[in-house]
Amino acid sequence: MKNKTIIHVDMDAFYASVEIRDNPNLKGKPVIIGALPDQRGVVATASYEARKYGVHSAMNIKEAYRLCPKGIYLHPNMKKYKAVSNHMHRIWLDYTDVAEFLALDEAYLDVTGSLKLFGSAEKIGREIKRRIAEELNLTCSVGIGYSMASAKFASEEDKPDGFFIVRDRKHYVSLIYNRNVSVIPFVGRKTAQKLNEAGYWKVKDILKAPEKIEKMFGSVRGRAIVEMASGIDHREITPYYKREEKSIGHEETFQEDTSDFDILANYLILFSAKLAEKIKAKHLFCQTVTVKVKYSNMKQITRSCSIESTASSAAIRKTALELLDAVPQKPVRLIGLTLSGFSRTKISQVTFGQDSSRSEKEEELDDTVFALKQRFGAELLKTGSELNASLEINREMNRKEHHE
Ligand code: TTP
Ligand code: MG
Repeated sequence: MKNKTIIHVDMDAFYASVEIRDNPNLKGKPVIIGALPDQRGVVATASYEARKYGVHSAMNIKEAYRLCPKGIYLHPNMKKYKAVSNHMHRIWLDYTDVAEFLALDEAYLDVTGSLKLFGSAEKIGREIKRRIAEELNLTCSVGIGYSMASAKFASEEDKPDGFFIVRDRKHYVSLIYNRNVSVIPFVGRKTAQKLNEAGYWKVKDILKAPEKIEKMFGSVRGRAIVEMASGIDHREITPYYKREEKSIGHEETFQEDTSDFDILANYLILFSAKLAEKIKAKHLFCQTVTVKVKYSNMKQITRSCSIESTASSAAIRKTALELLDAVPQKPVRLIGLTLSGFSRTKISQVTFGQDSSRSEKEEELDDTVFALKQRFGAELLKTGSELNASLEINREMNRKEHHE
């Protein structure tokens, strides 16, 4: 096994902690996020105070209320948690690119290649905790290990606000030796039940009879369980940028077909802004822009163009509009824009256009999109006439401003 150093970070009672942070009256109280007690729903998470009553994730809200009637019940605010999660991602990415993000509040960081730069995994772990406390006013638990399994075990070991290091494989096995078999990754509820029924309750029971386990679960799965119980974990972290979708797009079908290519251009302007925002949130840059047009006779064409990697809405918009210029002008029923060819860093090339200096017209377009968003929120406009009307309003507003 190659020597690796992995950090697993997991936020403490994530949704609940964000709500408590933003409303100090909730501090020290049992807070349950999911639904209100008289509504249908399940518990997403509960503060550690609420957990004392036995409330936990995935529990029916009625059951939670029975256990903890004094609890404060709140709906989740996913938009807010996503924004906080994005900030966490940015912090984590300062220490390695080999980062795998799970759910909103969890990450595996392979810091093997970062140790020289930062000194040690312990320093990185402490720094991450400090920054999450200072920049976000939240706590997390950090686990350090030589594998994904040992790092995850370590982050759970000292929760909440934890910090725990598994030194090596020997240390890990000594820690899990007397634990229930369910501590092993790959051993879910059903597998644990099957193991228990056959008399294997603890990790040490598995280690004492590896052949029997392989027989019970077959050579591939059985061996994987035995290896995990022995602290052998070959899994590699899949960096976030390799797990990303291959493309991100948006399209609209019109209620009525349109031959007005100015309207289509306006849609592409809005799509460019929307998609640029999306890829920025994922810390990605795109290299390919594709415009799709479906005509009223259902015939569809796509036009693609490769560009210097970018996350700028101006660059995406410029390419999209050039592509639109090149398609035959006939009545259209659908317009779409797709970004692909993602990378995690901006691959800069020396260019000899004025690509990097934004033209006045581009600035003006940015203002238009901004004004549209101010007026309509991030929502896209459903019809061409609505869009045109809003562009007109915007022009009018600009004119007034100039006169004032
Ligand atoms: P977890 O990290 O599993 O839980 P947690 O952060 O609330 O608590 P801790 O890690 O301290 O034990 O999940 C992260 C968030 O994901 C959690 O705050 C809410 C959400 N979630 C659900 O919506 N449903 C679920 O069943 C689980 C487990 C989590
Ligand atoms: Mg968590």
